[in-house]
Amino acid sequence: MSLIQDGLASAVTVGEMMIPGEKVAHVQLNNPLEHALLVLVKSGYSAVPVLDASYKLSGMIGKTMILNHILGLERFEMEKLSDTTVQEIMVTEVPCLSQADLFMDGLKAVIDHPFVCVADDSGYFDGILTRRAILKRINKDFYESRLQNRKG
Ligand code: 4BW
Repeated sequence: MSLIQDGLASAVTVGEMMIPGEKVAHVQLNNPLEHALLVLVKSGYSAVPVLDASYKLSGMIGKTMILNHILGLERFEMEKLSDTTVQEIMVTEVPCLSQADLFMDGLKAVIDHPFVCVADDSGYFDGILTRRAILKRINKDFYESRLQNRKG
């Protein structure tokens, strides 16, 4: 028995598994780093998407990026938290999927990334696909097919 059944690989879409945009913690391009750090610390996430004012995906920012940026030779240069905006240090090369992409596209994407952003053809942010969502789906499918095999 294969761990990943044909139905899961070819019929389940990224849109069905993603966390919708309204539930995703995010920051905006022109936010100062201190706001981004507040969002990251309060939400408990290591990294979150960066959106522009029209809700288009622009990049990603994480706690480590911020800490590296404010780290001087001998101390943390705390003034940089208010002097620097998110867009100055975010990464812009972020992997991105669309809602119509299939389970296997999602599985491949989360091998190297804890989460992958989901956006439409025009770049508007739809949500994120996380490793947790992929693993939960494999787990569900595994137990469902085991039950079916026992019945059949
Ligand atoms: O606040 C949390 N709630 C829950 N339920 N789980 C959490 C929380 N914070 C971390 N976790 C767990 C998850 O299993 O630790 C994993 C790693 O978190 P991360 O990366 O390093 O902050 C979490 O794994 P995941 O659910 O597969 O999520 C992968 C990554 O996706 C997270 C974070 O960067 C991002 N993420 C997940 N949910 C998000 C989110 N970013 C913004 N908003 C959300 N709702």
